[in-house]
Amino acid sequence: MEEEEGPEFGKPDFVLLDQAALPFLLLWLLFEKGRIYTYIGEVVVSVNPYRKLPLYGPEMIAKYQGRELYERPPHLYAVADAAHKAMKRRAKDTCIVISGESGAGKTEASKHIMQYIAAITNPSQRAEVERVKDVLLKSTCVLEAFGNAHTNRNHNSSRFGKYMDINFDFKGDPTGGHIHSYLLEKSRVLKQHSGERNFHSFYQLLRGAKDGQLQDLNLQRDPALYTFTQQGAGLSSSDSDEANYQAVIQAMKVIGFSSDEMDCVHRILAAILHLGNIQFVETESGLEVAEERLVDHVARLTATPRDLVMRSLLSRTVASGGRELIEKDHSAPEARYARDACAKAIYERLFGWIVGRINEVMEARGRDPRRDGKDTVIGVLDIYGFEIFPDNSFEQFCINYCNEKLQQLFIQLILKQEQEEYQREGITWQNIEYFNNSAIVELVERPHRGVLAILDEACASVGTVTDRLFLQSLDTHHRHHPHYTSRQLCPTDKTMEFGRDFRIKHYAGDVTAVVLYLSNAVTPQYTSSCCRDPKPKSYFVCSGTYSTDLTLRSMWPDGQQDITEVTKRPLTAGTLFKNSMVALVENLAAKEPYYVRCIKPNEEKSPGHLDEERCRHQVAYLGLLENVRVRRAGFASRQPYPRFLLRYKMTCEYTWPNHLLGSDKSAVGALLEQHGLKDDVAFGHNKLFIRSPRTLVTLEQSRARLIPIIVLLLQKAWRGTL
Ligand code: AD9
Ligand code: MG
Repeated sequence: MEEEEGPEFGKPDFVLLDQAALPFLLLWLLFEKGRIYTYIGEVVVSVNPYRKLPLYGPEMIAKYQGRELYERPPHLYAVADAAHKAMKRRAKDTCIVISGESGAGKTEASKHIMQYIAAITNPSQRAEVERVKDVLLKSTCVLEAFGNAHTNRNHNSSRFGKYMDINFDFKGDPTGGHIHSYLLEKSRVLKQHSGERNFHSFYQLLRGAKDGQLQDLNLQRDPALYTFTQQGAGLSSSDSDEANYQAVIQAMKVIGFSSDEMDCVHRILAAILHLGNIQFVETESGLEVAEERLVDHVARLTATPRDLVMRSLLSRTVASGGRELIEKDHSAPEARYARDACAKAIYERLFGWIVGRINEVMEARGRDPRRDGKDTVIGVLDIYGFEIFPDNSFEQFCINYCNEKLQQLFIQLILKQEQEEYQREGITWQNIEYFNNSAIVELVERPHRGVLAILDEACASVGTVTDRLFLQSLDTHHRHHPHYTSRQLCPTDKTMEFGRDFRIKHYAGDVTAVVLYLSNAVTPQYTSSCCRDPKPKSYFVCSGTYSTDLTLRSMWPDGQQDITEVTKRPLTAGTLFKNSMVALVENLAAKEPYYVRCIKPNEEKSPGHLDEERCRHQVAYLGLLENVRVRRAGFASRQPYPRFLLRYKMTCEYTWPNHLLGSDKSAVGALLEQHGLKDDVAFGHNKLFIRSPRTLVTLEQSRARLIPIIVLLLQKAWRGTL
């Protein structure tokens, strides 16, 4: 990459983007220069280049370290530095919110940010801080193995939302951290779309484990032999699985997982694979397992009594009135359901346990109890973007609700921050119009009437309330809601099915009419088990609770729950998710936010193609147009007076080499007067606000013209020939 010094005004990095210009601008950025980052105010917009660019590494990090945001070309490093600087200088918690659709580059961005923070901290090489940094960096590798999968959109797609808090001491060095994970897509354990894979962890084990270890686990190497790993035909032999298996083991060791714990993890993965292969046959004496040796494997690997595994597949315990418990035989579909519910639940527990173990390690020694409450935090949020598929399930419903919540926060904070800065600086500000998506958020989360509340009611009465009744209830409550519809309400719309589908029209700004992307149907098979919190204890008593393996048991800290309690009214998955979203948003709102908005240039993962329509669409739903509007109504740039003078004083006779005008503010006034630019600015108490980037271009050009002359004069003075 060419050497770049100082800001490059007039180049797209600093141009306020607008709807018409953006795709071409991105084109220019991508193809001409390999520049994938740009700014709208302080928001970084990033376009996935789908190729390796020389934008990262120690040299680049050195260029950004300690610099102000606009001193260097736009980069994730600049935002990471700004968040770190703000946190350190003002002892303020900050957060970096990374959003964008699947494959847009969020996880890669979060890794670059973490690497930057790790690189610029702990100059004195304190051992404990180094340990924390190692855990922070290695945790990504482990979480990706268990939480990411090859999908049609992204070969390393995160199938969970991740928010990581990094704690810093007063020196600005990391002392610990905490990871929150959100809504793992556990249905993937059972089923993958054509061309997709299960979570990486399964293939890594099959490809990477030594022969002896596989034998111990009763496994064979070929993923095609297991129902749960065979559906993404052709993808099961990814070369990287073997290498990644070793990398994950290494990372787990660095983090502090014991070898017993790692063995347990592998046994659980193997048990899930065996579970997936269990089939049921109806015989005269009732339902039986087709291959009993698979049950033996599951029992041995989970250290659970065999008859318990068998019983929990073939029957379940239910409370019949009062506290009386009865054993009820499963039909074949019920047994398959029990098997699948168990596989999902075990994997989810495993994932949660891994996150929990990493947190323990980061918290146990990382935080100095004497400094408790005095640590400051940088939060990094890498969460799934809007997901709209032809067939959308409960998971998409939650993910899209999450995006609406974050969008709401984005708009509020961007406006709030601007307004606060103008107020602080004494600048007059006129409120601007922006799309308020709170109607959609309300539609989902409103108490008693929102979709989630109605869903909760329906879940509480499974058996009496069917999908159709649930849908009727939604229709009754939201008949006139502008963002809700169903086939019943809109009989001519054949993209929805009668009595099955409803549609939430998501936030898409001005382009809703053009692109149907965000107004797709969400299929509500919610009244079945998928929306309940996965507590299939009555189905699979062997999971954890009855195991003699301590690690496995620790994954079920809630122990054996009274079956009569379970049938009482557990919180549904929807409510749990809503609660976690409310907490997340509160957490983010209390911090100073920095935003990275990632754009995916094309569907083909191609480095050479930019799909204009797709980009326009993402620009719209990421709220970048609102962002531009706010910035346009306000100011493109703001700089403290001393910094402004330092850069431009050479362009004015009253300020070069030093001014005698009383204050820096007056000196800046004189400089702008001489350039005829005074009408384009506002004078705050401490900062100059510049409305148009053109003003900066003029000043930069003027400065660029003078630099060679000044250099020449200095050389002459040095040689004494002046
Ligand atoms: V998902 O919602 O988890 O499915 P992400 O996280 O938005 O998605 P990810 O960061 O995984 O996408 O990026 C997808 C792929 O794009 C990566 O595996 C890289 O191959 C590629 N990518 C992303 N960012 C960069 C980059 N800055 N430079 C080069 C990149 N390649
Ligand atoms: Mg990701």
